[in-house]
Amino acid sequence: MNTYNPIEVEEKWQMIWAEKELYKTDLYDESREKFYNLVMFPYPSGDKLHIGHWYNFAPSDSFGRFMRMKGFNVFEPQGYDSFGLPAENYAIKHGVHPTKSIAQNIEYMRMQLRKMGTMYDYSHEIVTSNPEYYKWTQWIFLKLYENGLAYKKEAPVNWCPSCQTVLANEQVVDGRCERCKHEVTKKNLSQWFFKIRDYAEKLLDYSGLDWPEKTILMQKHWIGRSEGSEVDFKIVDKDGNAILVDGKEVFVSVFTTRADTLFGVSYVVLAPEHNLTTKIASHEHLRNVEEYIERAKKTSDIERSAEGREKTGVFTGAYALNPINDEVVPVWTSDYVLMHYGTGAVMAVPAHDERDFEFAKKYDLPVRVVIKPADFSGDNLDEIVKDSAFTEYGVLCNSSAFNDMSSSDAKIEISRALMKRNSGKLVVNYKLRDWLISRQRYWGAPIPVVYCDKCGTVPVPESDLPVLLPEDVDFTPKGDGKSPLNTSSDFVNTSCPKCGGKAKREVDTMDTFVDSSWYFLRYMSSDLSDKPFDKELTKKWMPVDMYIGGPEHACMHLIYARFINMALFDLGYAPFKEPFHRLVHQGMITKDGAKMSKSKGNTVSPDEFVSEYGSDVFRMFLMFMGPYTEGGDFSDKGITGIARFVNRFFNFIVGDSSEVSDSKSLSALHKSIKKVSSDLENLSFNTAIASLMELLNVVSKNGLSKTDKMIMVQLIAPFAPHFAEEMWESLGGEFSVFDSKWPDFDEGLIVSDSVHIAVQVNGKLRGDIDVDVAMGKDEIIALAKEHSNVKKFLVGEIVKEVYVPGRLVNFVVR
Ligand code: ANZ
Ligand code: ZN
Ligand code: ZN
Repeated sequence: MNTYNPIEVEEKWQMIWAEKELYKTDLYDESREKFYNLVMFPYPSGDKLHIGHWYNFAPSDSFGRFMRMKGFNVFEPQGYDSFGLPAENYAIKHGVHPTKSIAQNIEYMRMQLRKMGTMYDYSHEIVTSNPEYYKWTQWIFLKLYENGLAYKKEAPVNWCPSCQTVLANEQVVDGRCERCKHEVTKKNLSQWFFKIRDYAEKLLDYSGLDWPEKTILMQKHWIGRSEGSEVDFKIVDKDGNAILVDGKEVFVSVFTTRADTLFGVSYVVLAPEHNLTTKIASHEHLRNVEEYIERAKKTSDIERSAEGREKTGVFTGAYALNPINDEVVPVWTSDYVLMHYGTGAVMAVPAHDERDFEFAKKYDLPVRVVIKPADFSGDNLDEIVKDSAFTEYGVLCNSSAFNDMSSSDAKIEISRALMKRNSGKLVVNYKLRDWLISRQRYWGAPIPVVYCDKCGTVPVPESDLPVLLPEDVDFTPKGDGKSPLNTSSDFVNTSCPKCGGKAKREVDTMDTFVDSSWYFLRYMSSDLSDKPFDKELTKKWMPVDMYIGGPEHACMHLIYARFINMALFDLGYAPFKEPFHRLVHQGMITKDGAKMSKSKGNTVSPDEFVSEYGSDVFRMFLMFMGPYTEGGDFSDKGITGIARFVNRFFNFIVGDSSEVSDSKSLSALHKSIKKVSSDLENLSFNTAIASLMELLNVVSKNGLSKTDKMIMVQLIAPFAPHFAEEMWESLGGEFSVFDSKWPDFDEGLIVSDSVHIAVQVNGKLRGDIDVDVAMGKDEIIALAKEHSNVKKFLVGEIVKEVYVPGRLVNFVVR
């Protein structure tokens, strides 16, 4: 009995692979088709590589190895997303400078990755917090700025009082900070934005992408395209006379998706923050209005739009003129209208909108039915809105010339009528807001801009990049909401690139999502110092052919990366519009059915398992746990099962003395080649491994020639790379198994798996069954007994059971 020693073997091959530079990709190779195999690079915060990373990286590597053996020139790079809050918070907590803690953590993760035995081409490693990298992140900022895609404006932002930082909308979950769970408040700050909204329509085009349907749906929902109309209401007094603001007539524009309900408007609502709210408020209502605005400031958008929340609001004292029928309706302000959507104002139709209905009931405003169900035959229209609004499409009523028109026609016709009067138009709205990229934090790429008294905002010239992040800065948050860089006078005080006069640097740094929105373009050119990426190389290697990473990135990273890539494409820098051709999200690994988390104390450290069983067994175990995109539950028992399988496999390959492959073995082998190949294409690792297990069962009974054993080793190679390399060597294979060609199967050798078995009782034929060739005697006899006709004759005691393999079963009863 030979025992396989994974620890020794894995070290041996890791050294040989490194020495021979087996995984260094010739990026200029024209003889093979390229395959860019990418994973979402890790944050080197304090966490080291955990199970989630393993589950992302190792199966992805198995896929990459398979593609390599299939003859592709596979490029598999890896790097570190090292700027950002996790690293900064870790550094604050442990009192070490991020540069230092990051370097330590990266060192540790590199060691972990080496032990994983992936085929990363480390000569193209990138670290986003290195100046050689962030110089080009800053360059991208400049390109966007030059082309009007980056701008600064005063904006209320999500503020986490605990992290002392601004958060993107995506980082606010249920009104709380995604990182520390503290309640998020609003703060007005001057901020930098990227105009991702200009790309909303382009981002909605997924043609040609092989992406999970669900991710596409989530992005579409996030982008939130909505077709509707804008309708202009003139602001008037109770009698319909115009109210003048700064001597001029004013109009409130509302966004509606239901122009068909225009005759049912009973009031207009402005968001508290709307610039007209205080301007049009009448003298006697102004105080009330101002108080209400103050209160609204303390509430988050998420709370404000929560369903079922008690509606509040105040009357402004002003009125609005409905442009379709000149009706005068009151203007209110309420926080259920959000400032950042549409126009920040709505026409309220209580009969047909749930929120307006609740509001109207509470404040005793009229509810007028203007849409009825197509099959409504009653006389009393109020029945339609007895308990709630009627929000569906229907047929118009109470709408003068538009009566009896369908909702969908009326939406267009009413908008047309408004257009003729110059008081409305058809518009498209998006929920997607511009991307707020400035952070009042230390650990990020400085925004390359200076402020000069004379010249205003001046971008740092490309030749002065990178704007280095100074190291001697106290990076603990000061609580004033200002970036820690503000305390470094050496950094802040500079000269204006335009006039040479005194100027101050921007002290905000960029959101880490900017760093990770272009790293895939950099890998090929990681050594270039005069360009972000080489045009020819990028053209050859982009788009990424396979991108694997967590589903939690469906909306942030994966939208930002598409946007930056598209913008660079439009500006002539990137070669393709879309960066990621095929996208797969790995599932989640649970422990005893629960999500692993530090706070629950149910995390599993991969390192322990790797040092006990080796990386190959550990990764195979992870892949065997369940369908890759669904994940599975972690148990120690499963891993010993895989370890036993590996040992049996090893014993068969190096210990079995048979020299020929019998037909059963050949059939099983070719069936397995077929199955493993198609399963690997589909990332169906668990079923591929199962088929290797079946194969081992058959061949260990029936023998296999040495050449066919080599095929078996090739089949397991993507899953257990060190293990396979070792067996390949002992069979006399030429280094490396990963340079060998993936085996083809011969359909002709695959014989049907089932055999026909006759079932007799006392020598008389009573039925027949089809059984799997791999089935043993006991199973077959059990199946035979279950046969309905056979059962009838099995009366009395069975004294003898005869099984003639592959032919028949005979029961002797008395
Ligand atoms: C009148 C109306 C009548 C509406 C009716 C609906 C039903 P989506 O589909 O999400 O785009 N709305 C517009 N801007 C808003 C804002 N800033 N804050 C809160 N609500 C706003 O929703 C569009 C609808 O949401 C609009 O159509 C408007 O209400 C409301 F029977 O206008 B509707
Ligand atoms: Zn926080
Ligand atoms: Zn100047």
